[in-house]
Amino acid sequence: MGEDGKAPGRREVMRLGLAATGAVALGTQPAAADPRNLPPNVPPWSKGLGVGVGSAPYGRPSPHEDHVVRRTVSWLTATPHSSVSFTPLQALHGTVTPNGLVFERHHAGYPLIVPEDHRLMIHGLVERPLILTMAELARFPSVSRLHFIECTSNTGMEWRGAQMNAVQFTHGMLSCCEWTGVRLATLLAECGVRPQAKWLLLEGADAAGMTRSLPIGKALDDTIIAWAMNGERLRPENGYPVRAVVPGWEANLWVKWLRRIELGDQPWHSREETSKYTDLMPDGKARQFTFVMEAKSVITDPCPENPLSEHGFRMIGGIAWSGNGKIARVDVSVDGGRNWRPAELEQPILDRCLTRFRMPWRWTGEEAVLMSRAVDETGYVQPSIAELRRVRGLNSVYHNNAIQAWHVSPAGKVDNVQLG
Ligand SMILES: Nc1nc2c(c(=O)[nH]1)N[C@H]1C(S)=C(S)[C@@H](COP(=O)(O)O)O[C@H]1N2
Ligand SMILES: [Mo]
Repeated sequence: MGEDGKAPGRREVMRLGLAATGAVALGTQPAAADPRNLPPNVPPWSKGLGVGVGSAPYGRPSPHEDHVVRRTVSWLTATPHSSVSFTPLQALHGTVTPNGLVFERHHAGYPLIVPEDHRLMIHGLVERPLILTMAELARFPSVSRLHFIECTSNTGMEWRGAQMNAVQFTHGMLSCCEWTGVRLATLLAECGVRPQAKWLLLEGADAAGMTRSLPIGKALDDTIIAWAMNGERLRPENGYPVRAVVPGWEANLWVKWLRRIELGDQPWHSREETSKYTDLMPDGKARQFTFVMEAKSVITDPCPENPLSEHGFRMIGGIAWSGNGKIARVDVSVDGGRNWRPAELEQPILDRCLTRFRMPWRWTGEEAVLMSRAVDETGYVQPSIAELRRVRGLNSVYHNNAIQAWHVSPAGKVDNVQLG
């Protein structure tokens, strides 16, 4: 941000370079190598027995990777119970987020549920209300699907200007997992949906008792009542023993610790769909039920945590995703959006999943502004922040899918900026 608090314009950035936006040192520069361990010497770990099997019944990352962790922003929330931790996108590979790094967002902390004592109740406009144990739930035919999960407020701190100088904090309310559970349509067939039923209420068993209204079409289409992620039971913080998975839609609907589904003929207008998770427009009216997370992308290398240390060849890499289907194209610019080139997309490109893109670049120490722009299979193009603000104004928090710009200084420092 400029000294007056406004994001610097493009010319200002190019001419002056950029004042630090309160950089947080999150990248780790590798320590210098110990020459005694380098060829032709033999390092100590090659000279004796290693650690025996079974020493860690549940495996852990190498201690040398202990900087790859979820992080919180201390000033963002008043308590750790209604708060968020962010996924370290700058340090991840491929498209699946490891379970210990999936971002967390709770409104009242996470409950430590005893699975034998948890029930899922389905009632309201159904022929046969059901109360299921977790063992009964697991007897239904299951499906496994890879999908991203993105908090409605991901990138929400950036509406009024560049604020968080780290991709972990600008975009880290985003993860991608393989979710296993029963299709909600299967459970609803078991209950018998009455013809008047148009909406479902999903309710959590946390102290927030979080509730959201879900249209019946989405419930019958692809919503999953999931008990596992990435091959193991859900972690307590991500909804153990059971949560909703609502592919492509805002994560607030992915109710965790799910205990009750009620079928009704209209939405409930709960707190989370009136006072929160609505989009306040410039005319003072609020848009409600803006469920879909639209196409978005971000460069994760380079980024503020991954600065440039050497001139020469460098692969620009990042991730793209869309709540409306598959990613069709990602364009990359190294000059602040004047010129764009299509990036290479990594296969497989899956429906409502993270897709990796990359573009070769030769950096010779010039000032640069890196941007990526996703296009999805519906033809929707990720907007610039200026385009988004023209429609949505400055009051929004949610659904910020604007193009992210990273300014590269001649020294290779990378900073969050917004142009013009
Ligand atoms: N019961 C319950 N479900 C909840 C929440 C909550 O506070 N309580 N938070 C919601 C929000 S706002 C988000 S972004 C996602 C976060 O899921 P995660 O913690 O698994 O990443 O859970 C959603 N489901
Ligand atoms: Mo959220």
